[in-house]
Amino acid sequence: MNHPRITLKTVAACAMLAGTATAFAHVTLPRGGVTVGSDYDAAFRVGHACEGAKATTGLAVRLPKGFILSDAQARKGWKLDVQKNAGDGEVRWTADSPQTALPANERAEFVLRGKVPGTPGPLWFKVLQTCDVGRIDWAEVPASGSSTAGLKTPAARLDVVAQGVATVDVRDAWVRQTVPGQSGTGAFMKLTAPTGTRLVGVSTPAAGVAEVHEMKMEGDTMKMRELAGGLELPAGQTVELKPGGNHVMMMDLKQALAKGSTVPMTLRFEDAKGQKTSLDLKLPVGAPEGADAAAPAAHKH
Ligand SMILES: [Cu+2]
Repeated sequence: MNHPRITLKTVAACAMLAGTATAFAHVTLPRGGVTVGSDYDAAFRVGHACEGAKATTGLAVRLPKGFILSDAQARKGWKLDVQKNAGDGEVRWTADSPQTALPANERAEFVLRGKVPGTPGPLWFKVLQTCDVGRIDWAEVPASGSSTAGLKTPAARLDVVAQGVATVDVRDAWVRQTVPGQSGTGAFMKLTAPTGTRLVGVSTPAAGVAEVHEMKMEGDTMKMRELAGGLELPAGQTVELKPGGNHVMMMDLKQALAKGSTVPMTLRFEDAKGQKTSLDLKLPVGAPEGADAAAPAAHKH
């Protein structure tokens, strides 16, 4: 799978994007970040049992420094142990019997709650997964930065972001390259919001106007127009902006966008409570491998 090709201005936001491409196979937290100092339900997803094992029989989460545990969710048929030490607490679930263990082919979430620190940055939860045969310690933390790419058994990462920074996870973002004289182009990406929100605005110094567009059939012609009220991002669902579908429209381009260059872009979000946040991105120009780079049939307004 592709490593997300995107870089961000802020370290916190950057952390949110960095490689969890093989997330399904690990013990992970859902996509997206959390605002400094807020309460967080950490739902650890167990994607599979240890290699060669039939079931997961135990899960122990070491709490990172600065995370203040409030409680953990009990599981039927499992024993729950909570150690609330300052700085190195642990939450442990243990299956009562082989019958209540988690079968290798089933996924499950183990949930604990707590308050995240008041300073932005990645939080690493190290998780020991015990199976009927063997164990895996998901405890690797990158030496620098927050990308887990290349780590075999990465710890589960949670990105704590500054007030005002969106907690939305953005992946595989790119801008279609243009030729000199071309006035408009599209930008595409995958957005996952941990809590329901809307993409209400886009701006970029590369274009005079940037809008979120939808494609709609009018009679037998496909037309595009600005999405009134913004783009809905339901909690936990990945919404894709792609060629031929919803997209970011960039108009009145200041200059031709060559493959290999980057375009700064700011996304603005607003949640149901009217809370406004934003995210600063740098989008690569040129379709990533595997993306559907075919031009929409009628990219005209
Ligand atoms: Cu458009």
